[in-house]
Amino acid sequence: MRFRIPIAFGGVLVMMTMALGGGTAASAAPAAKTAGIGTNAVQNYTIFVHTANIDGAGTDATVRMKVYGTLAESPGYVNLDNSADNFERNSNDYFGPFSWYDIGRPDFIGVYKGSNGSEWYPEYAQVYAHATGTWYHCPMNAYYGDGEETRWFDCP
Ligand SMILES: [Ca+2]
Ligand SMILES: [Ca+2]
Repeated sequence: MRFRIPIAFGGVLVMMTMALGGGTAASAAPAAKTAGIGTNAVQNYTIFVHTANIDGAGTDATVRMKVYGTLAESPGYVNLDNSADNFERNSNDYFGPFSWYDIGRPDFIGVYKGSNGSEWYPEYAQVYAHATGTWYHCPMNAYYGDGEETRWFDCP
């Protein structure tokens, strides 16, 4: 019985919140934030990767990235490739633009490197949100070995 009061009180708060939300309550979909579906407009994002200027930093391996935002995630791991020889020593590679549902502010990234290439030393990545004209910086300074590996980096 000791728990009845706080539970009942919590229920009242929930009902009050719903009542205050009124007609807009139905359109609020916090579940979509973790599902990666998103409820906002499609926006364009460009991904930039700088490979470090040190011996052996470059690779020809497959590289994929997932961007985890404050509102949603990019739809899976996006293959980072274009007509250039990407991820060479001291190279600046741009990929996209990719059209995703609004992910909000990029929070962190997951970066996959395949085993189909040598080791790789990326220095940092950046995500450009076309809608706001904002670059988000994600320091990496990570050493990937010859094997398949996924690492995660904050975009503070
Ligand atoms: Ca390469
Ligand atoms: Ca390429």
